[in-house]
Amino acid sequence: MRPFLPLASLAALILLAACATPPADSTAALADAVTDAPGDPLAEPVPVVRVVAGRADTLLVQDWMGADVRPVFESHADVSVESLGDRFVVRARDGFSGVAAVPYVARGAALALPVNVSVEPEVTFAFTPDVTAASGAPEVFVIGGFNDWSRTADPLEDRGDGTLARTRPVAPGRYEYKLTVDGAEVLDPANAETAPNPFGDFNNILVVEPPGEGRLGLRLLPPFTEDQIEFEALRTDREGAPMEVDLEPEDVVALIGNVRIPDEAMEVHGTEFLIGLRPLPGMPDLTGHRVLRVAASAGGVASDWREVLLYNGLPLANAQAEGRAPEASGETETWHDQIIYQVVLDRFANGDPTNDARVDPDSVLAPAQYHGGDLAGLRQKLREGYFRDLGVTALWISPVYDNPNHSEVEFPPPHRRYTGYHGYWPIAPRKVDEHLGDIGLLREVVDEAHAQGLRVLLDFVANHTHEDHPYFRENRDWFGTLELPDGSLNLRRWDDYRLTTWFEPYLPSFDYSASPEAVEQMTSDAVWWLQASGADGFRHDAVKHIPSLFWRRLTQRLHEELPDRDLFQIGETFGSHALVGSYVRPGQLDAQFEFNQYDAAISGLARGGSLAALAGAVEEGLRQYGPLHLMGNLLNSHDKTRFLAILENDTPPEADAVQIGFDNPPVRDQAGSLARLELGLAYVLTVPGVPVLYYGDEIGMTGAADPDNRRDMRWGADVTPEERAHRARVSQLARLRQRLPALRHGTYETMQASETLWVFRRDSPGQTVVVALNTGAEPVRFTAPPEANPASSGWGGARDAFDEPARVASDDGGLRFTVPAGGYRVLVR
Ligand SMILES: [Ca+2]
Ligand SMILES: [Ca+2]
Ligand SMILES: [Ca+2]
Repeated sequence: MRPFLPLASLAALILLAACATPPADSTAALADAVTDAPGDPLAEPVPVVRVVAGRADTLLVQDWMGADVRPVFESHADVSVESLGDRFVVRARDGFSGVAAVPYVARGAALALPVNVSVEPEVTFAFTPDVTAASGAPEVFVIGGFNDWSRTADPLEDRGDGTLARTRPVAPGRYEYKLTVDGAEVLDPANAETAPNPFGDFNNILVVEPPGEGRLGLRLLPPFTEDQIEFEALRTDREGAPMEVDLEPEDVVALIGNVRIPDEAMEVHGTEFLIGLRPLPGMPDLTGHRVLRVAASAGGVASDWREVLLYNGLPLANAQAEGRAPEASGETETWHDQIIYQVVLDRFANGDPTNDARVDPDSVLAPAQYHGGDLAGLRQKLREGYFRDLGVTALWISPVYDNPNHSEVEFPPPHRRYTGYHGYWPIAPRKVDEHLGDIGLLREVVDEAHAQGLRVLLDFVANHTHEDHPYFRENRDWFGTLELPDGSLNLRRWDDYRLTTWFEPYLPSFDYSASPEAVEQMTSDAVWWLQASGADGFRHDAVKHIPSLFWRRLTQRLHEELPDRDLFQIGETFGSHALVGSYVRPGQLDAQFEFNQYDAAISGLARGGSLAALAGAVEEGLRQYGPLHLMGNLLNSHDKTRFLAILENDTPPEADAVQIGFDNPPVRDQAGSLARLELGLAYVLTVPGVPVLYYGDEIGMTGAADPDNRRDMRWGADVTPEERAHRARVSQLARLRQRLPALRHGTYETMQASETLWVFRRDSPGQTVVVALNTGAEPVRFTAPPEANPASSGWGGARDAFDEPARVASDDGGLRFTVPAGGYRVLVR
């Protein structure tokens, strides 16, 4: 959540700040404070601030700009920003909508804050209760993505004519929602548009169009010549018909990093604008990795932001023109270029049978027992070249901490017995479990991975320890208590005690807000693991159950203590975009797994739902987390029922998917399932974000819920010819992503999205990739007209990415190709 101050104290702070802030005519004084004009001393681009006209938003400086930054903002005609110590308040003039770059000075440099200002349309929800009911008027609420599914925020009130109604502002976008009538969820009878939800039921769909005339899109034009990047503005009315655009220089905002590009470096004419990357006076520094960000506004309509990664003044796509050869990628490589592969160590490969000791073998069922996998097995697979052959580039390995050598009984019925084979029950802060190996072996695994151009993420457990951990035994005050003051247990209270709740009675949860010592110790341990192992970052467990102050301190320490490492931190949070996004900031985590998009993917690809909804979820992700985010895209993980079990309905939505795993483990036994999994992986490997494969995806492993989704990886003769063929195609897809920079860090634009067909394009300078996914039972012929802009090279050169001789353009220059039933095409020009 963004930090909020009560209105009264906010007003007081603004008054205070008015005295402390320089007067509006102090621009000259600010200019004097600038010591190094073209530099950008902030570590990362400050994300675009999105505000609603007339409404103020208060933001924490550390989250947006990093620790110890104290920005001083200059005046701007449409957007006022005021510094309030460790916060800043952004407020747009009533009636203004569009994009703005607000100048400020930080760490002696002249920078600009990108701001998007929108107007939120008012939406009315209405419901007429059944008047024959004798029980009186029901209590009705609207719940949906626009209010984080709050069951109390938006009550419908009597309009006096027997109808209940609620009117509220809703930001433009596509939402799912329902009504609750006396607590029971019902569909809105006034809205026929619905979509299946992950619970096997349906939600209503609400699409809120942005106000103003039509939409404004920006498209990157293909050529990159004479050091110029070229964009085209496309304006359409509500029906999608083209409208005229006539851009003026002041309509365009362009930044490199946090520095605004000077007008002299831009040419704006009509629908096109060019950004020169030559070293002109006042031009931002172009050395190393940089991000070019542009947006435009016309007629009160703001475009989406576009981002182009740069390296030493070249678009990164061009700097990487030779493709991402693992041994040669070296210095141009970023986290945008990675494909992550998740390994559950105990279940992956057993390289050392001497450490296989089982725990409580008489009382623990096999799926909950140690299976013998270890770091030696992972090292062996690395040495065999398994990951390079597959085409993945980074490994996320399950927690390596020492876990107890006894089993535990799960709190909820039926009280199954589990071991700590998964690693999420730490009993020591800096020791590797003896089932897996030791710290020396972990270091060897990381070194071997690095030698092959692969990166490694460790799984960090910051939420809790096991009760045998010395931190719990010796520092009870670092932890909350299991008993709440009202006598109830603070156990699995995910929402009302989100930051302190315990997962199990034997897993004490830290109370970081009350114990700065625990924050210091645990962040110090995190730094130690990266130093001792050489790993490249963390996958963080249970992020939303830990306060942001912990993530801020950890990120600050990583910047300070490991400044030269290209580290990555990706978190796990199930929740609304607002909750997930509240941890994704320059001062906290780089990314999280995007389970909202995961839900849409499972619905659209495995449960017969809509691909248009999945396209909408991808677009919403780009709005929420930035146009070139690093959020993790996945179809499978150790926490989710495997895709194939869902697809084959082996775990119906109403069933207990954990129990099915013990009683009747799913078998992949339907024709076409592997093809559908491949289609799903084609989605994961072509959309914006970082693809995350889960071990077994490449050989079509199925499984019900945890722990059946963590079966032993199959090798050698246990992999069928059909599964080997699937693995070869997954590898081909991964290599395609490595070969085509537009798939790794190009822009995204939906070309067409319906229930069963989704076509999108990814553009980078010099390359356009078109991806088409078809979940329908019939092949689909897709056509797109010739591109109007003469700067585009037309579709004439478009080729099938897997079968390059196959041309796909028609004689008139349009794009025309067939997408097979239940299949996909990838085209490139
Ligand atoms: Ca072993
Ligand atoms: Ca142990
Ligand atoms: Ca089955």
